[in-house]
Amino acid sequence: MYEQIKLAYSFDALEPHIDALTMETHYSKHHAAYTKNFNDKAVALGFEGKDVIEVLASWKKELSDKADGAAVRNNGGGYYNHNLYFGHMSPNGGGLPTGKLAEKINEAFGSFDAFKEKISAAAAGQFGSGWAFLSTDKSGNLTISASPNQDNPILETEGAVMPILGIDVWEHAYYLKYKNLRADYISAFFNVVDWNKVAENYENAFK
Ligand code: MN3
Repeated sequence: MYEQIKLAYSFDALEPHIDALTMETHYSKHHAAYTKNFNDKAVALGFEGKDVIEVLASWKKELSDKADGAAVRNNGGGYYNHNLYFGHMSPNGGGLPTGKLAEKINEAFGSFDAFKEKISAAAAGQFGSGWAFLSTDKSGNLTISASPNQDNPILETEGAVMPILGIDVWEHAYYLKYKNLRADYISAFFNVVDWNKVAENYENAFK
């Protein structure tokens, strides 16, 4: 049984950056639906119990030609991506990464500001619904990318690259408060990023 991550904060805790109604709708409706649909497909196709990362990494080889393949991709991606997203937001977030993650960000992008600019541009530039990700490979090298729909680097690289930070740029993530101003939402999002959690994701990406 695939379960939604338990939120470590209340729906209104990320105000004013992310509003309570958006959080409640996003978690209780959108993410809940991806999770339910992914569980249903897992039962139908007989892969329940398999780690979602393995499902996504092997999707191209094992599921892309199945009748329910697209549903697994969309709902499995939606299930995983939202667990990542809700897991690295916090009312005590914002600020700067520290330690090894900070070093690797500086090494890969020149500075934190340059990193922020690059991932914000990837998120703003994703046409239609999708995500921007900060990801790592097995050697710890960081990359920024964007994916349409509920795709992610695990699916795209068959597990060679793991996301450690995701910015949801579907309109359901920001439209109630920010309307058409996606860039304002992206800017506000950085005030609630829990960099300790992102650092943990970095350390655990291939464990
Ligand atoms: Mn979403």
